[in-house]
Amino acid sequence: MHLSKHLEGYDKDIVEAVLGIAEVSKAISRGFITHQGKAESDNIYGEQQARMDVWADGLFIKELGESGLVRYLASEEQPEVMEFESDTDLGISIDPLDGSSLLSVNLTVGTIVGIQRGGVLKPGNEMVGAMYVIYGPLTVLVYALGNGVHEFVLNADGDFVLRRENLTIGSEKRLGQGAARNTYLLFHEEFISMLEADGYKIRFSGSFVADVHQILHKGGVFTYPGYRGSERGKLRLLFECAPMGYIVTQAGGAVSDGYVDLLTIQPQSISERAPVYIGGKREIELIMGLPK
Ligand code: AFP
Repeated sequence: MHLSKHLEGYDKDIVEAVLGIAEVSKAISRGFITHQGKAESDNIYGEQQARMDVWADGLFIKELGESGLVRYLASEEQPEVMEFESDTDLGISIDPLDGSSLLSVNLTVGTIVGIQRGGVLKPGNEMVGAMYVIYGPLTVLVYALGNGVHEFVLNADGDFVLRRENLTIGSEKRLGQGAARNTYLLFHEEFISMLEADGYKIRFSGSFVADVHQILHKGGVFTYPGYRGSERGKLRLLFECAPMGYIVTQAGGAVSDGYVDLLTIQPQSISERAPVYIGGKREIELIMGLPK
């Protein structure tokens, strides 16, 4: 079944936005060969951008914003929320190319999208949907719009076709852990020790979207914790943690900053960071229950 058919029944403006994002992702999947290398610029976090970052960001701004598919657009590559003329009140937060520092070694990267109404600076549990695309051996699109988590694959004809419907999080013991061990906070160190003692196997590529995709299918937990030097972690609440957390939660998992359900956190700015624990309910309950 094609993506457009599968989206029947959702609000028209949301369907158009999801299909618009899917179209851009097809262009991105073709563009890796022609847009290799580094850009001259840094993003708002002072990180050097890849040419792909800048190009992909421009494509999304054009396709979603300038064409009027959404009213508000916050991009990880832009300093402010952009507002466009549009008939809808849809707001999109987007990480155009998560994991782009891995492009130089040809590892999997992806696009992460959160969908809101009436603005973007809202807690994750007010999202109307979220989706991501990973560009790996295959280009795969996963979406959740409040009615299950569904996966599509880009086929040889250039269409996204259904691969798996109603995904539920796996039950294997896998552990993705970011940050350096010598900076771990005590409760986090205890959490990792408990999982290791329980036989969890390490899985961490450095591309959040790909790492969470693996945990979603196989099971376990991904964490990029708060650490000494950055107690609120590294990953961005609005662009990375909340959309992926929404999807994993819809698949029967959970997400936390170690203290509360991450989807209840009200972002104060679009560039806010959050520690993140994302995966099976059992693992998320474990970290939330540890004394801090
Ligand atoms: P890039 O998009 O700059 O590659 O950052 C990716 C990321 O935000 C996330 O996808 C990774 O989990 C995390 O950074 C890895 O960061 P470190 O390499 O600093 O551990």
